[in-house]
Amino acid sequence: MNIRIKPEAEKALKGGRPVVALESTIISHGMPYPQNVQTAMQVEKIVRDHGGVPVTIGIIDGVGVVGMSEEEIEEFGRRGMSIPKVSRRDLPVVFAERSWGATTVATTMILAAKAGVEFFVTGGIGGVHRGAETTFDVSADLEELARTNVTVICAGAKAILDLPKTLEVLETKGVPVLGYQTSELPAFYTRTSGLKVDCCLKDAAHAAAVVRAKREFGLDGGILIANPIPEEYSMDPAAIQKVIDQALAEMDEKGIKGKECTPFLLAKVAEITEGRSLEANIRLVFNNAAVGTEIAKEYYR
Ligand code: PSU
Ligand code: MN
Repeated sequence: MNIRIKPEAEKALKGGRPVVALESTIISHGMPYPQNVQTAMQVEKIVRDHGGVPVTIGIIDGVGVVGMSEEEIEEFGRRGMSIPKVSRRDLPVVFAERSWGATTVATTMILAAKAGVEFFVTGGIGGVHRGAETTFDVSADLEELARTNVTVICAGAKAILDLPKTLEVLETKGVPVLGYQTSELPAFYTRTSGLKVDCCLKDAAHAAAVVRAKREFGLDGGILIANPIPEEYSMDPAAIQKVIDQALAEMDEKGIKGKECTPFLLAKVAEITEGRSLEANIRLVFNNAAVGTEIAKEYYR
């Protein structure tokens, strides 16, 4: 198989110890250099500090790498958007051409599952884009959550997306959407969205029990755990909404479509907020890494 698992992770998996997957599109397309690399390294450290083994996943020379080295993460960060963003449909071409690819939530889930990694921490997932009723732009992340057995810990989804429609699709596809100590879906930069999740998880043990119940019953598919950004780093809802509206308007003006949408919007929001959104983004990923590793630890206890 076109997969390389770092030996430390392979050992941990055999010993039933928690391994936590991390994605590479957030590095190459989600944040600017050098904050992207600093964040990726710090997230790995947080996973370790909580007793897990981190595996940052990406595709290098046509090989799905589950656990990139520090040098490889650095290269993903430096090359940034010049590395193609790879979704499920792109995998065969990238493997055949032996090229590099940044893995999205969808492809990180695929490679994690192949390697036997059951937990995956990120910032935000893709979802149903606003205007999807005409563009049909629905992230492949949702389809992947429907079919692949990985639990994804995120901070909800950004309001660049249509959040009610995103929840509807997740419901149709049978994906449990759980709030970590909240009964509302967090909206990435903010802790609330006004939308209810399926269950409010009390703690990591509660989360692990739900994951175990799904697996023991043999229900295939992912689980989404939404962990709100810490209060002290959350942004003003009205202000961020204005920024998002401006970014969306610019995207339309420029005629940006398809897989370019999400990276464009992330960069635009960071630019308009003069980096404040980037700081929030970094902090929420740190928080997810801590919570996600605790959940994985409970699961393997
Ligand atoms: N949302 C974020 N940050 C990100 C992404 C989404 O807040 O970095 C990235 C993830 O890799 C996600 C991808 O899987 O964008 C979704 O892209 P698309 O909307 O084209 O499916
Ligand atoms: Mn899309």
